[in-house]
Amino acid sequence: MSFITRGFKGRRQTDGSPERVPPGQYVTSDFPVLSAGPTPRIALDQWRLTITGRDDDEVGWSWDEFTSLPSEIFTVDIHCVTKWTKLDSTWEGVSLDVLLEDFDTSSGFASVGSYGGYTTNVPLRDLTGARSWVAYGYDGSPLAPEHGGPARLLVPHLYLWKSAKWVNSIRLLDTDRPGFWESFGYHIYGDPWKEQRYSGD
Ligand SMILES: Nc1nc2c(c(=O)[nH]1)N[C@H]1C(S)=C(S)[C@@H](COP(=O)(O)O)O[C@H]1N2
Ligand SMILES: [Mo]
Repeated sequence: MSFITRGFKGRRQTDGSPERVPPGQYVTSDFPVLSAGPTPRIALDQWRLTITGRDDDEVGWSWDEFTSLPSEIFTVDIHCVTKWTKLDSTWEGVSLDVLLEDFDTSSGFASVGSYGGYTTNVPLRDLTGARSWVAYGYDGSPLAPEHGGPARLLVPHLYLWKSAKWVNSIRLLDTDRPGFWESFGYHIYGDPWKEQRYSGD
């Protein structure tokens, strides 16, 4: 193998899939842990997921109820704003199309909240259309606490800070409400293909 070939391969780090790697990202086979605080431990018999609509109408699931909903096993690429991309990560979870079935999602936003206090915001149209899940399995096993177990949001087409770990609430809103990182200057939307890392990008 020539020097040029090795150097070229080393710089790109795209595993032969450059069209799947957004600008400014590199591919890793690791699964780094990024958390703004300690990992909350939630007993499954205490766990709850609640969705609140714009008229304060509410639906909620216990762990048993949630894990009885139809789930999907899906494989997606995930992109962290700290520049790592992980290709082909396989999860099990419930589609937001199922969870939001009783709500009007034709417009508006969601404010997503987690055990531990983390929040993030996502347009409702990005949560629907088979593009996001509340995941409780990773790679054939229960989702590990440091990666958001018992369950986390997964919105793989946006930067990973939108994928709230330890999710427990989704509130539907007419106007966008910046979450934790969005209030500290991260982009309000966070499209990795447009490199929307920080507000102003
Ligand atoms: N509740 C909560 N969710 C969170 C975070 C967090 O600090 N708390 N960090 C976010 C960020 S910035 C990233 S990059 C991903 C990291 O997920 P991972 O630790 O499973 O790689 O989780 C996101 N979801
Ligand atoms: Mo992140």
